[in-house]
Amino acid sequence: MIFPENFVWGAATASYQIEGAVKEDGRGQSIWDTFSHTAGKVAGGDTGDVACDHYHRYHDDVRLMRELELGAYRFSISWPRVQPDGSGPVNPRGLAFYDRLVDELLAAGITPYVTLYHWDLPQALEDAGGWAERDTAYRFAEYAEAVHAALGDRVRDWATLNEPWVAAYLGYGSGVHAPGRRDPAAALRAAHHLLLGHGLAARRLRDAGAESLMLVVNSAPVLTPAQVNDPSAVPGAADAAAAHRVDALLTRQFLDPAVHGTYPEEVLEAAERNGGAAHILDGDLELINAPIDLIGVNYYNPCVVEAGPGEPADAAWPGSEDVRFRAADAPTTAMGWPIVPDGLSRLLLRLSEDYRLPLMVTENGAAFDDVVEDGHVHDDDRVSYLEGHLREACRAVEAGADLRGYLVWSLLDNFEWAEGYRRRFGIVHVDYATQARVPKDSALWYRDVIRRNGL
Ligand code: PNW
Repeated sequence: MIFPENFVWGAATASYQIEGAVKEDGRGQSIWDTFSHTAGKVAGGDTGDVACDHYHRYHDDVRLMRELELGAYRFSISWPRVQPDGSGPVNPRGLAFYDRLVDELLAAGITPYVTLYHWDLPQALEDAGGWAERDTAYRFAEYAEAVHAALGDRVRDWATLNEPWVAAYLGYGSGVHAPGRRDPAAALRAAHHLLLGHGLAARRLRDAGAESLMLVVNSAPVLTPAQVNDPSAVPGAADAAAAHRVDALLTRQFLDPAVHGTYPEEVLEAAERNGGAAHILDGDLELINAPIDLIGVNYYNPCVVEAGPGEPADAAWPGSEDVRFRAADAPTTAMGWPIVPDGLSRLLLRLSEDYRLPLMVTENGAAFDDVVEDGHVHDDDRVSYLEGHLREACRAVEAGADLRGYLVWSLLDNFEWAEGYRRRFGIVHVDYATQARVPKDSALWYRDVIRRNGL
């Protein structure tokens, strides 16, 4: 199974999950600092204070990437390093870190993919209402422009937001992520303002000469239980309707406005049931519908639902009344997430058909309970997860999807949000006591995949 010529191979990380150095060089506080330092929010009381200490070890980490022969590295910028309070003049010492990182990557022959927002909102902006307030979208566009002004001479590939569904619904709906609010109306407003921020930032970046722009979404096929193991299974009408509605909330809510300039009806109805749609102003959809070059797709597992008459909406899914969320009948990772590799091919083909844009898998990977033995990590389970998903990515390409690249999540074991350090997604093991990095078997396997440009 060989991928197209010039297929991009790489790995991804995010600022708060790896950098540490939270008080250095004038960095301000983010909502994840506040959240992780609030008792009971993160497993084990873990915080990102030190994380992988990547802020100090980036030089060695880039060397490691080169040894693994990565062609691309997707990382995110910490907004509070650049603007400690989320607005106003930039902090040159914070930006200088990314300047050094980009130079190291380019010197190593690795293409930088910059994500502007991977969830670490400056706390000062949250204190003013966060993403539930419209003003945050304008602040984001200014910040995006400032980062582009500093790095745009060397970085050509830009992503505005990472997974606005997670930022809005886990942050403001279920409260499992920072800022930990539980308010369905705020979650819906946050989703809209994130999209508005995306559109405003994409326009500013384009005007400033950015070559390639993408929006990164977490997406998945929404399946009924029978469809998980049998793609040709035909669900009953009520189950199909439940799946269709959840698909509107997960995928169409974000990609329809960004790519087509429209909202699915289900989202407007959900807003009507949760505080109204007055936050969606005339002209917003035109602003959100800024041209993008690529859709970034983060895929981990399908979403499985069936009709559940009388069920209240799930806190993470405002608008999901009368739906029952189900566990898939499939083996799981250490996160408890089902392993369904062909969900990826189904997803890529569907997105290609509905949105007609080039795609990139910007995250895919798995947490397992790795053990270090004599300096090695024999993570056969991760190798087989990645192999299964790459096979499906290749099948999607053969069936016509315009897939440009694949980035594994993640380069390093890191701070897995509400799960803390106990969940390890890296292809490189991190011993947090010593900060020693050990490439797992999956990293060496992945290097061979990159060399062969396929399986
Ligand atoms: C993504 N969910 O997060 C993120 O982009 C990464 O930062 C993260 O480490 C990775 O996936 C693994 O979790 C998600 O509960 C977190 O649906 C939670 C969910 C989805 C994605």
